[in-house]
Order: sequence, then C-alpha cells, then structure tokens
Amino acid sequence: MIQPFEKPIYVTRPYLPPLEEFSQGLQEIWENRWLTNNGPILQRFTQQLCNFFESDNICLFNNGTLALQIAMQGMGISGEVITTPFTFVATTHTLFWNKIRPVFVDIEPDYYTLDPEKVEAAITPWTTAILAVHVYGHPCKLNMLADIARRHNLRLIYDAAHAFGTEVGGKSIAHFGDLSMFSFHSTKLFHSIEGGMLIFREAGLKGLFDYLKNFGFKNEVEVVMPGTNAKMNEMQALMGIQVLEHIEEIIQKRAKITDMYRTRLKEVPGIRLVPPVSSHVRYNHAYMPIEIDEQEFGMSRDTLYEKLKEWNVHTRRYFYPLICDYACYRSISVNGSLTVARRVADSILTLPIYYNLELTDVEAICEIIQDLHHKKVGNPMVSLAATRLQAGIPRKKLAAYSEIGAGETTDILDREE
Ligand code: T4K
Repeated sequence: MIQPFEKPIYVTRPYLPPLEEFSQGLQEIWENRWLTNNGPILQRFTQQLCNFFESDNICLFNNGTLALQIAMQGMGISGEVITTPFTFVATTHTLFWNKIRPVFVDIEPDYYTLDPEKVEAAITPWTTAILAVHVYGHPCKLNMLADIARRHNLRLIYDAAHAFGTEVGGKSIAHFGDLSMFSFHSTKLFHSIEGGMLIFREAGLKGLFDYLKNFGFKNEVEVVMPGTNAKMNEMQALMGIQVLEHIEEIIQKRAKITDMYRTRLKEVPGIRLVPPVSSHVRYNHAYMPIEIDEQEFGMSRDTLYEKLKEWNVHTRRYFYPLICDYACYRSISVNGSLTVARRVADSILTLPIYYNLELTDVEAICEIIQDLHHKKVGNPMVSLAATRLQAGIPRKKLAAYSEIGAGETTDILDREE
C-alpha cells in the first residue's frame, strides 16, 4: 500500500543555487552598496542573456506581467488583439491595462496553443496584433501565425512566459514573432525570484522600453514620457545569473521526469498525454499536463485533483477556469465556440515537475494515479492510521503527519481506539 508523502509534493519548486554561491554574490552586492536602478549585476545578467539568446535586443524587468504590459504600450498596440483564453490570467490583464479589447479564439487540441485556423475569422478592422502563448513551453504554430500576421499587417507577439530553453529548428523560440516575453518567476524552470524579459526584432524599441520601465527618465532633469517603475533589482539579477549556470542540467533532469511520467501513464485508460514533440523541437519540459477523461478513467479531473491531495500530492488545474469565464472578463464576447478550450480547461491537470523531484517520487505519484484508476486504494489516512497503530506510534504524532487530512486522521483514530 502506498503511503502519503511525508512532505507536500507541490506542482513545482524553484531551483536554488548552492547557498554558498549565493552568499558570495551577496557579498559583492554588499560591497557595491548598489541594490537596484541598473546596477552592475543587472548589467552583467543582461549581457549574459544577450549571449545566451544571441541578440542585443533584450530588456529586463521586475516581472513578466509588467514586461508584457510595457511591450504593448511601447509597440503602440491598440484596438483589438486576438488571443487565447487558455493561459494564466496575466496575459489578458496586460491588454486590459493598455485599454485593448481581448478577442478570445479557440486553441488547437494537441498542445493547446492558439488555433491559427480560428484566428483569421476573428480579424476585424480594429485588430492590431495577435498575442499567442507558448503554453506549457510548447511552441505555437509559428509559421501559420506568422503568415496570418504578415498578410493582415498585424504585430505578432508571443507570451513565452513558460518557454525559456525551448528551441525550434536549432534556434531559440525567442526568435519568432515581433516580440516575446519570458517570465523569470520562481515557479518557472529558469527564474530570478521574480523577473521578466522582452526580446524583440526592432532594435529601436530598446531605448523606449528602458524609458518606460524607469519613469521615463532621460537624465536627472528630463522625463520624456510617463513611464512606470518595472526595474529588476540586483538580488534578482544575482539569482538569475546563478540559475542560468545550471540551465542545462535543470532541463535535462526535467526531461527525465517527463519520460518517467509518460512511460508510466501512457497505458492508463482515460489519461491523455500531449503528443511527443516533433524532431525539430527541443522542449524545455516546463510543465507536465495530462487530460482526464472521466468516463474512461473512472473519476473526474476534479476528484482526482482532490484525491491526490490525500496523498499529499498538490497538482494544479492550470489553466482552469478559462480567462473569459473570470468575473472580470465575462462581459467580453468570445469569437466562435471555444469548444476545445472548454474541454481542455475542464479536463486538464498539471502534475509535479521540478529539478529536485526524485524519480522514485514520480514513480510513486504514477502508482497512486494508476491505483486510483483501478480503485485499489481507499483513504490513505485510514491505512496510515492502521499501520501506525499497529506499530504503536502515539496518536499526537500521527495527527502531525500531514497538514492535509489531520482532522480526518483524529476521527479515524477515535473510531479505531
Ligand atoms: N503569462 C503566462 C502564460 C504566465 O504563466 C505568467 C505567470 C505570466 C504571463 C506572468 O508572469 P509573472 O508576472 O508571474 O512573471 C504561478 C506564478 O505566480 C505565475 O508566475 C505563473 N505564470 C503561474 C502559471 O503560476 P500561482 O498562483 O499558481 O503560484 P503559487 O504561489 O500557487 O505557486 C505554485 C506552487 O509553486 C506552490 O504550490 C508551491 C510552489 N512554490 C511557489 C513559490 C512562489 C514554491 O515552492 N516556492 C515559491 O517561492 O501562479
């Protein structure tokens, strides 16, 4: 019988560099006594990313949301923007903050990215751009979207928040479209605690973005535009530099975790995995999404999500609900039926995946899922209580075993004693 995990297994955990390395970096910050406002470590981090992406057109921000918000403003996007409802809510918020009307269209069923077939029908005289998301780090249908954008003279902007490290045809995903935004939030495989990056085709945008993220200051006495404050600080840059050193091993470890999940779950009835990526894509393994077919699996996605918590496994329903179903966006009319997006949002579950997750733990998670399908397992706290009682472990220790189900445990013990 599989026991619940002693410590919670979250959907993700940030990669942390060795503490001694980070302390040494902090020492430099202390010596510099320079904490933010384009400090030396931020400049070094920017240069390293320019080398990594082989581009000088890079600008760093204190988070991905503000980066994308500033991108929209700097590029003069207005009117309507065609976008996906199947993403983190920040994607759409960046439009709202620029007084742009989002036009939601459906996603494709393989990798859940914006469906180019549906985009064209949603274009109106007010459309100025397409905002597509490389959701879970999988590339959008790049050529088709580029073709539509070119034919209709639209800007093509990618929310690449999940896509650090993904490559297509041997080049970084960052080089597609007019501009891409990467999030460096702690929950991302590459992070700088919080952070965001814009990478863009037009070199002239760099100066504009630099003004916009720093109040519009040109010098001490001149403000050339009403900018905001979206600067990355020195601690963030330090973390970014140190995580960047380990990016290859981070992606490789995540690839092993994906392989294990795919091998163990591919035969389970009612579980759908995304198709294997094509040979010209190098996937970054940012997320581990599965779709649950309630009939075939024998339990709904939501029941599985709740059941797994009893084993101390905290999956997430990224991205449910759809953005157009949030109260603040419900009044916006959608284009077409969103059939695929609705089905996916109602059946998707993202499983734990992060650098420090042991492969043995991945195996155990798969075993729990398989057993739940076969209905072999009941309530883990019941079996745990029974095991512990047999072993003579006192009741108060057992109650402390897990944050989740502790109340339930006491009930079980009361019954069994
Ligand atoms: N576009 C897209 C497509 C995005 O996905 C995002 C962000 C953005 C734009 C905006 O980029 P940023 O402005 O964030 O740079 C998380 C993240 O906060 C968010 O960055 C991310 N997408 C989104 C998909 O996920 P939550 O509310 O699910 O995070 P939270 O706090 O519940 O964390 C998830 C799990 O991670 C926790 O259960 C435990 C673990 N965790 C989290 C943190 C913060 C840790 O172990 N340590 C930590 O420090 O939104």
